[in-house]
Amino acid sequence: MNMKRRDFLKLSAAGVATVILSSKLPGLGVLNAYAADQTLEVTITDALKDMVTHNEINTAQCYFWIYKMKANGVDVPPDCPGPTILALKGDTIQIKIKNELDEAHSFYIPGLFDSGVIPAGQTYEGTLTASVSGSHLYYDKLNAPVNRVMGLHGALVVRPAVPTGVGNRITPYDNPSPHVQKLFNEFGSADCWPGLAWEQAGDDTPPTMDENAYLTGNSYAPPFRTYVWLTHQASPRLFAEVGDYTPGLDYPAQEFTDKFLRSPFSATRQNYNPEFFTINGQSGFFAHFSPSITPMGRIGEPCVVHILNAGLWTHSMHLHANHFFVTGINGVSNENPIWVDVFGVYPMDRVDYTIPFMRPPSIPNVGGIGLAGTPLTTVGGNPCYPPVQEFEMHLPPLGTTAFAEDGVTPVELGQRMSPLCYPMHDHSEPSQTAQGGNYNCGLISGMYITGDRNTPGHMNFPMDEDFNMMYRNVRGVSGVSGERATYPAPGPRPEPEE
Ligand SMILES: [Cu+2]
Repeated sequence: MNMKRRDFLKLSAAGVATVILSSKLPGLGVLNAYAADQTLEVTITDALKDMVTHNEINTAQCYFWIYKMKANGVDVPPDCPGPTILALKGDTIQIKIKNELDEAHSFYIPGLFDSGVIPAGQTYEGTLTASVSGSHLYYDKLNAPVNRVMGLHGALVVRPAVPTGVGNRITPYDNPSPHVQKLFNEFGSADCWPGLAWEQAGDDTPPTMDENAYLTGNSYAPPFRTYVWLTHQASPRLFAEVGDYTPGLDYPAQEFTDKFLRSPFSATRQNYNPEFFTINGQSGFFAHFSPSITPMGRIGEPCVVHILNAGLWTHSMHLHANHFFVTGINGVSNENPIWVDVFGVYPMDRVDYTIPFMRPPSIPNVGGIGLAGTPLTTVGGNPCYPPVQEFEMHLPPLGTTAFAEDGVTPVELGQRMSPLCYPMHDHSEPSQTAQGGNYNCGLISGMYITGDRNTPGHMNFPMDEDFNMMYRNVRGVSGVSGERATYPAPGPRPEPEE
């Protein structure tokens, strides 16, 4: 039971916000306007959130406890999970936490920060120093795992301020393994990743970024090459029961865990299994079409996805189109960053997928399938990957129309097939325990591959406005706003080159 139970926040947020609490990191599409002094005001409160869909006809709601935040005086849209916080190593954040619920809560980041017990109605003040690079889960560690799973969690990403040595490129880690360092050094130079290195910004990004900053040891990997997938599972029935529990008392943790993980199947849905499976608080369509969840990038320009599991079920995020390198597991840079298409993420795990956005070895070049180091074959004078011959393909064909509601106005049905969004989904499906679940409304995302930065004409992918907007939002592209890029129609298939 909570003080705010009767007037809690009603959430219909479009997605978890990212807060950049750093004086030096440029923003996602905007220059960071924040001052050197970073402040974070946190309110521990509760909320009722629309799940799966975000419109008035939707009745699926779930009760959460949330960290509501104000960053440098600016209100951050409240959601479960709390906002993703980006900082540069060494940044300090003055933090003030008010507990508005009626039992004790806390704010904890293993190895970085511990508010200790904050009694009901009390306020804590302290300083958070971003002293360890990588991804971190912030959460309420009291009455574990109840308070965390009820929604009191979020992600903090700290980026190293300098590379580990002269000639080394920046990685997400303070102490990258030799293999991980080698991988990040090769990004942006080897044949299979012809674009920019992970730390490089390019001319799509704010002018404060220096493409070759790593040479001078003054590099800040641009935030748009970083994604966070914070996974969680929600049980509306159990969470409501916790919210209505005896005021001032903690809901028994063992009972919570038993109900959450081991309720028997019920065709009438009268059990406590989680029914919603989320990435950054989003499911299904909303996860898949969120520019902050579904990576989009040019050929050979890697991104790092920090996956954190705040819940109690295991996930195995499986990506099509590209294998990814598992470069970090629970704060440790992987000794040998294996190249896989699926990897387990257990409760409380922090696993980093580094997606290379590379041409798969099975795509032919003039040296034959799988042979790197020789030019790609071309189709109509265009490089053959990404598959440009599909750029102008529409299904059904352009000109296929139906009538609008008025029965008169023709509506074009042809949909452009590119850029292809390759799927990402969860291979270990807890949704199968949840009354059969709703597979397509779970942990799904994808990956868009667009053109090669170095190939003339290949930069200008013929993006529809929504893709264009998505790209700009994520990448901070300047100078092309509202401009629909063009691409020459593919010509006849050429003779094979010698
Ligand atoms: Cu699949």
